[in-house]
This record gives sequence, structure tokens and C-alpha cells, in this order.
Amino acid sequence: MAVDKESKNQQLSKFTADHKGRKLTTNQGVRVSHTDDSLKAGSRGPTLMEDFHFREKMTHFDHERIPERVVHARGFGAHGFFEVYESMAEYTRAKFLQDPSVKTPTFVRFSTVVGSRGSFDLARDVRGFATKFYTEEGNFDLVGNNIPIFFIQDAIKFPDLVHAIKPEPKSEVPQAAAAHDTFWDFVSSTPETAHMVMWVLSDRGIPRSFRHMEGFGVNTFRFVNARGKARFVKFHWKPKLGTHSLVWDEAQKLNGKDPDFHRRDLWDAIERGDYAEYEFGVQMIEEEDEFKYDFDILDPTKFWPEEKIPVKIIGRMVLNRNVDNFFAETEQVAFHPGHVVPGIDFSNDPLLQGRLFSYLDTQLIRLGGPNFAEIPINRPVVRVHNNQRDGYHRMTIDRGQVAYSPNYLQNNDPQPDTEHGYVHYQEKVDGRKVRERSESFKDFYSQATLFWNSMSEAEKKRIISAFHFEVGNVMDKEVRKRVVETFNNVDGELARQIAIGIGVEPPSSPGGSGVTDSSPAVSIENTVFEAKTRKVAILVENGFDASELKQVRDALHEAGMVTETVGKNQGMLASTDGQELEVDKNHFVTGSIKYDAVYIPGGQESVDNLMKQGYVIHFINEAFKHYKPIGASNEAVELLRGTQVGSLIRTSDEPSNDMGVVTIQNARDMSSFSRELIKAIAAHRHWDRMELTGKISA
Ligand code: HDE
Repeated sequence: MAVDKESKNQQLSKFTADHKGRKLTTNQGVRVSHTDDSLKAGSRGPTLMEDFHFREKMTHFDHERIPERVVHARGFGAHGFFEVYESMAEYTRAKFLQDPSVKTPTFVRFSTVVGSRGSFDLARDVRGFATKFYTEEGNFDLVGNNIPIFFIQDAIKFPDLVHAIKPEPKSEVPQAAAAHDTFWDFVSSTPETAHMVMWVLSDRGIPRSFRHMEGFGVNTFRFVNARGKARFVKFHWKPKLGTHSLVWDEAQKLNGKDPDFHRRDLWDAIERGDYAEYEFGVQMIEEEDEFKYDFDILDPTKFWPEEKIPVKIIGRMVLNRNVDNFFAETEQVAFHPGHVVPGIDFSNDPLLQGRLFSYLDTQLIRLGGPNFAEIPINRPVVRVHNNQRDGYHRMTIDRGQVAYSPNYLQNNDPQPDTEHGYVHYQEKVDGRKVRERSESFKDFYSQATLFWNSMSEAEKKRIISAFHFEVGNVMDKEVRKRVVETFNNVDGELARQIAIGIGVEPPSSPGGSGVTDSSPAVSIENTVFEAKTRKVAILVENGFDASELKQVRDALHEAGMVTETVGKNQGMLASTDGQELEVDKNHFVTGSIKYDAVYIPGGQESVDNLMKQGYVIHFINEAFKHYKPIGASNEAVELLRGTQVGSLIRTSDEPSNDMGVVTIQNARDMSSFSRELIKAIAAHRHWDRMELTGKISA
């Protein structure tokens, strides 16, 4: 098989253009002598038609936009590579899963689903997690989400689902939100959505970052090995940093203060060298075990509990390069679940079957014709040889007389490869043509209850708050009632709690689906906890203690964290002993919502100054309300007393850590304090504060 010698990056670089130091030209390559004025009949006269430079420039501008994706319009991409840990030859013949020494280039696009391209990152929504593997056998696209199941079971319902959740047609309100009548009308009329709604209203709907998200192929695929033996398979991405989320109040505020929070996070992390890393896992079920489970393994509204079907970790992906150009790469990348390589095949999952039509179709309108595979970001790293010709924007100049097969002339006609070519798995299919749902798909609530049972008490509270927000925004009271009745099928107490917040009667009948099991793996409280790359604000003013700050900051950096100094004004500050420090962000630019934790060093003058600033008090209270770790040393401990944190302050010469509030007094050596603070930061959120105030619901 002919494989290009060049890497994906080399291939892309052939198409990149650097304009620095060059002379301006038209698109025809003609040099331009003057570009700031159009050609006019007299300096105050009308513009002339013959001004080809003006017309070309304006025409190009007028045509700059392409249709945004009908779903997943807002996205952000990065380049990386994938490597398998050990050969998977026993399970699949896919070449990129055989040799651990091979690095396969990848491109990932993360996205929200509902909002338009210019919407904000922190919508409560499912996140897309689409990966293109540029393998030596052609492109494999794993077009997944950050939630392992989906709203509906059959692709034919997708337009209905999307119409219901998108802004309402009469007003185009609300943007990037499910919190409106039509979505909840659809949900309460379509019981199969109940399970997915539970996941979206859980913390997973508002990830901390793309780097803290799991990814799932959702649909059931097949692995097929060289002997033709197949197994059902589900794909997983597990973030090395663990799965973590924001809280809703924080997300809403971020959408105003930094609508690009997620894309900025990924961009900055890659630029810093904190590459995003995910392990790749598969769950496999033998063909003969297809009917062994109490759910249908082809039903995309069901996940395969990891406790019953373990996830085998088989490789890892590292995202280590930002794009050169958002439009050329991230906007023009075209994913399709039908882009598979030998060794990976489909199942009869009816959602997947419909997707296999939709993605190719959608690229035709979005990218303007059938040649989108020639756009640099979409090109495979292997050469393409076939008799497909022409169409809008054809780039390839195919040589030869023959563009059909079979032929006698034998002029440049590519031939099938019976040895390495893709062979579809020969599943025996036999059935009447019917429009009906399999009976085995009709249990809509058991796994929704299983998910609910698997949540911690704190997670449950947040799901209920999410219902109060989402359904509380529904104007039609009958729809609100119907939602309560629907979720009564999942859990009676859940439904009762939902009802309380949205002003409708609790359900009349006892609820629940009878399921008592749980699946601990679905709770993100059982994830990896890792302080690395978390972002810490350091609040300072003139007269801070430089030694404390340095010791703590060095320890945080040592643990892989990122810090920013925050003050009233940007510019230089002086410490008690005259050392200089630059303030990175002033109060207008930033806020506690942009950080994972706060630290305030001592120094009487600095602390006195901070105490007088309402902004600082708000900063600390808000971080506290969002369950974030807060550290204060020496004089700064006093500052906390004037905030909501006050009740947790113990005066101690040993570092104390109460519900993520870490303090120390009379200390010069900050090492034990730093260790406690890092521990508190690794824990991410301190949900035990919920019990403390009862009122800090966010
Ligand atoms: Fe998609 N989906 N989808 N989807 N989807 C699209 O294709 C569709 C579904 C997913 O970053 C569209 O190129 C149907 C499940 C991602 O470019 C479109 C159905 C999952 C992305 C489409 C589904 C996904 C898309 C719009 C129901 C998780 C963004 C633009 C049967 C496994 C890819 C485009 C990117 C995008 C159709 C359901 C993931 C219209 C018909 C389930 C991550 O073709």
C-alpha cells in the first residue's frame, strides 16, 4: 500500500501561507500599489466599476461565511497524536491499533450542541468530542460526545429533538439553552429521553474544561479481527486529569465574563506545554453474548455499566498543537461516523444507522459539494485513488483518459485491493420491512434510575437545582407538571423535589422504576483528582509578604499549577521588604469564576488594603460559594474573618484545612501549608460546605 512519506503536519504545512515581509497581491497574483482607497472619478467622485482590486476584495468578504453546523456549531479543535499500548490484533485488524511504536496523527474538535457558532462555551449542554485519526489505512473518525448515551433511539427523531431544543422558531429565543417550553414539552412527550436528561442535568453538562471531560463513542460498533471474528465494542476517552465540572452559577457568570472560557483554556494549556491527554478504552461484548444483558446492547439510550463490562485501556491521545487557522482547520473539518478503517465496523444501532447517512449529507451543504475530503484538514495521509471526478472546488488534477471501470484501455485506472481493502462484516440480516421499535428498547427508566442511584447526595442536589432552573424557565404549567410525572418514573423523591422548586403538585403515585443497583463509575466523584494545571488566583496589594508568596507560589508551580496575581490595578507592587511583583490581572479583567482556587499571602499593609475592597470580599465569598479551595497565611487569615469563610477559621500555628479553607498563622516556613493547600486544590470542590450553609446552592 502506498503511504505518503510526509506526516500530517508536513502535509498541512504545504497549504499554509506566511505573508510577513511579502508584497500585497490580488488573488490573481498581481501586485497592488495602493490599497486604502478605492478607484474613484476624482477624489470626491464615485467609485469605478473597473476597480478590480476593490471588487475582488469586497466579493471575497461578502462570501466569507459558510453555513454553520446545524448542530455542534460552536467548537474548538486541536492537533495531537494517538498511540496504542499493545497490539489489539486479537480483536481488530485496524492497523493503527497494532504497533505501539506508531504515532497516528489526530485532530479533535470539541463542541457544544445547541448554541450557534457565536454562542458561549458554558451552556448546559452535551459536549461533542470528535476525533479524526489519520491512519495509514485512511481516516477513522470517532464522532463522540462527553455523555455515553443519547436522547433518542432512532435517528428519524433527530430533527424533532433538535427543533425542540434549539431556540423557539417564532422568537429565536433562548440561545444555547434547553431551559424553555419546547424542549421540555418534547422531553415529557418522549420517555426515551429521560435517561439522557438526567446526565445532561448532572455536573457533566457543565465541564470544567475540555481537558476534564470523558468522551464516548455512544453507538455500538464492531471490532473485526484478521480472521473475520467480530465483537461488539463501545469506545471511551478517559481524561488523565479526571472528569471535573463547574457549578451552574459559575457557568452562567462565565458566559458573560469570558464566553470563550473553554477554548481559551485549551489553547492556553497547549501553548504552555500542558498537553491535554486522554486514555483510550474499549468495552467489548462477544457476538454470542448479544442478548445476555438486561438492556439491549444496540439501544443508544443505554450505557454498558463498567462494573459488568470493564473498560480495557488500550492507548492514549495527546493534544499538543493548536491550529494555525480556526476557519481552515476547525471550521472546515468534516467528521462522519461512516469514516471507518478495516477492522472497525458498524452495528444495527438505529441511531448509528441514521447517522451514517446524515454526516455525509450535511457536509455537502456546509462545505459546498463533494470535494470536501480534499480540504487540507480532511485529507487522509495516504494518497487517494479512484475514478470520482469534478464537482465544485476540485483540487486534484487527475491524469489519464479513463475515469470508469471496467475498461479495456487500462489507462490509469485504480484496482481494488482484495488483500487490504475494507470488507464489511458479513452479519446475517433477515427481517420483514417494518416501521417499529424493538420491544427490547422499551424500558426507558431503569438505567435513568441506575444513574440516579449512583449519584452522591451532593450530586443529587445539584441535579435537582438544575431541574429547578431548566424547568422553572418553562412558561406552560402543564408542561412543568408533565415533566414531574415523567421523572416520577425514575425516582419518586426526585420528582417530589423537582415539583417543590417549580410550583407544581408533587406526583400523586409512588415513583421509581424498581431498580436498586448503582454503577459507581458514572459518578464523577469517583474520578481521578489531580491538582496539575489548576489555576490559582493570588490576591495581593502593596506591602505583601514576598517570602510567603514565593514559597507558596513555587510549591503550586512545582505541583504543575498555574497562578495569576490579581490586584486592584495592573502594574508593579512592592512587598514589605521592597521586592517587586507584577499584577497580572486587575479586578475589571478577572473574577473568582476564572480560577479553581484562591490564595492570599500575609503582609499587614497588603491585607489592610485588601480588606477595604468590596471586590476582594466578593471574590472570596464567591469562591467560597462555588466550593473552591481558599488559602490564607498569617495576617491574611484575618481577612477571611470578614467573609462567609469566617466560621471555618481556626487560629492555629499548624496548617488547618476545614472544608477546603486552608489557613496557617505565625509561620515563616510555608511548606506544610503549601502541601495542605495543594491537597485541597486537588480535591477541586468542597461539597461538604453544602451542609454547612444549606443555602449555598449553586
Ligand atoms: Fe451528530 N451530527 N447526529 N451526534 N454529531 C452532526 O454533522 C446526527 C449524535 C456529533 O465537531 C452533524 O458535521 C444525527 C450522537 C458530534 O464537526 C450532523 C444524529 C453523537 C458532532 C449530525 C446524531 C453525535 C456532530 C452536524 C442522530 C455522539 C460535531 C454537523 C441519529 C456519538 C462534529 C456535522 C464536529 C455533528 C447528525 C446524534 C456527535 C447533522 C442524525 C449520538 C461530536 O450530520
